Amino acid sequence: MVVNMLKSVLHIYLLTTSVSLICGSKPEILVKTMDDIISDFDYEPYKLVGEKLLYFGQVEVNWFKANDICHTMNGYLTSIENEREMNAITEYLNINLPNVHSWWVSGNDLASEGNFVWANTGTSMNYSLWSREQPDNYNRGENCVHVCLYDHGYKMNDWECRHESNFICEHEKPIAFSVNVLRK
Ligand SMILES: [Ca+2]
Ligand SMILES: [Ca+2]
Repeated sequence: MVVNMLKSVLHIYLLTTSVSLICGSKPEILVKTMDDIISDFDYEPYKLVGEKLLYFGQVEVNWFKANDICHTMNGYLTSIENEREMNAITEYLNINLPNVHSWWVSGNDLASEGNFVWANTGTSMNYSLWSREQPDNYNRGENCVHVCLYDHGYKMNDWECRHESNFICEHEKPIAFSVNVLRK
């Protein structure tokens, strides 16, 4: 009787050990971060700036032409939808392009004076960082938004769309996603 009980206990022990060896250690779930993923792809000449893929077009063209150029590059003029995005752009410009002071973005009030929207999303400019006394629709003819370097950093200004400026494109591909990878 006792021998049979000991056999049973030993059997259970061996069975448990075998299962443990077969399974090995627990599979590990790896969550790749945004930076990991983006670095795997080739989006040249776009750069990952903050959480967006941006291209800084260094040729002076009017707002419409800038939009056209972005479209030929699988993108559109960028929106700047929060302080974090504005700071990322400012930091990039300060470090990489400190001598270029004016950049078209997609903000405009072409459809309705004073109601600024982002052309690429169609949404209202809920975030903005206007320069002092802007937007002023100067001469009743300023309907496009550029980011311009003023004394105290980059700010937004409404400007005549036909004026020429450098521009910032945003890649059309949405990048706000994550991938789970199962690794042994
Ligand atoms: Ca206007
Ligand atoms: Ca203005």
